[in-house]
Amino acid sequence: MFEPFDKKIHVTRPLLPPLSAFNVKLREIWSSQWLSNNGRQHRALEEKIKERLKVPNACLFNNGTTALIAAVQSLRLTGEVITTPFTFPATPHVLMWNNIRPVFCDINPQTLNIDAKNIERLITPATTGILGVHVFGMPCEVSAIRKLAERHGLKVIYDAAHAFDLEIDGDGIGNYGDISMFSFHPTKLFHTAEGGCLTFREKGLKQHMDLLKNFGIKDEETVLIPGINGKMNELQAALGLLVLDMLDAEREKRQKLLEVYSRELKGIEGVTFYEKPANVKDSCQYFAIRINKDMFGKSRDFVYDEFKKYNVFSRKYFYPLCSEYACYKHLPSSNKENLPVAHQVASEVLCLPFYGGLNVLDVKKICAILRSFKR
Ligand code: T4K
Repeated sequence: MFEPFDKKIHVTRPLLPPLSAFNVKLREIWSSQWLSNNGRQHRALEEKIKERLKVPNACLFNNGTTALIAAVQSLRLTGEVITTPFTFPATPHVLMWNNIRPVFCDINPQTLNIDAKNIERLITPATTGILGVHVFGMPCEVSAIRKLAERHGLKVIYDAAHAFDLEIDGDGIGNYGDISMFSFHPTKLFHTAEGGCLTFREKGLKQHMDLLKNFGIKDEETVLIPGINGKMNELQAALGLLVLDMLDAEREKRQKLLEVYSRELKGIEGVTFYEKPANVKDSCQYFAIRINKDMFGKSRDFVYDEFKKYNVFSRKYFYPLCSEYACYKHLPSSNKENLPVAHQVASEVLCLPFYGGLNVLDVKKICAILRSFKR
């Protein structure tokens, strides 16, 4: 049998620059005495994020959730918005914070994202938009969703919290839909401790977003709109600038671990995982598997619990589904019969440890432990 790991193996660990490098940044900030409100670090990071994500416009925020609330506000969505139940609570919550009713749509069993072919039947006269999520960095069916939205005059927002660096045919994922939101939480490939950003093609939106995240203040005597405080501060932005420089090396390590996971897990009956299509650049953010109880012989929950005995802390993202939360269970679209794929997937998915701080032997051992559960 296997010895447990001698320390906790988490699902992820944040990328941290050397403390000495952050100290240099802190000295810069201290001498400027400028800590927030569109400072130098903030402006520099915003430019670099635009380049990295290959988008024409970006607006930094203090976290992904505030950014998404502002995105929904800025498009003046009302009534109902169609979204996925297989996501983090922030996704439907931002709709509620805008007085919008989430309408849950079943997901595609391959991508685990909102299933484009199920959206149309949920559209009512009250529908104003679609809020898709590129879950685990797997892109939504962006062309089908765009066509559908155009046909029905709907806005499209993408929650790209998991999709930093994701590209389709070399095009940044943040170019799809009307607005996309990226999370810069420490559990993400790129992070600013807490943070997020919105990206969009329409240039005119930038000024509006900058107002929205700063109380709607235009100048000392003019407040134009009821904005919020969504500003990223200078410490967050400085950390982001350093993390950005480390990304390519981190991605290389994760790519290698991804290959090991793929190699080691292939052929285990009842264990499947998602392989990105050839035209997609991976976001390298999560490594999710599905465990089919009948074929594997043990349930996902068994594996999750047993892993802990070996100090492996996998995560059941996203169980339970948002449609099962007390605050959403009463919605007609939350009816289990309407969401068969989402329910099946939520009972089978497990996110395995995946970050550059792991080595090949760690990943091989995690796979071997998983294999041993089958007996
Ligand atoms: N939309 C989607 C689809 C999202 O997944 C998220 C966030 C959002 C919107 C909202 O974006 P933000 O407003 O957060 O920017 C974590 C994150 O808190 C959350 O940001 C993320 N999704 C979600 C998928 O994961 P938890 O409850 O799993 O976090 P926690 O504290 O259990 O951390 C998970 C593991 O990460 C820990 O076991 C160890 C490691 N960790 C975590 C933190 C915070 C560290 O090593 N260091 C750390 O500082 O939600």
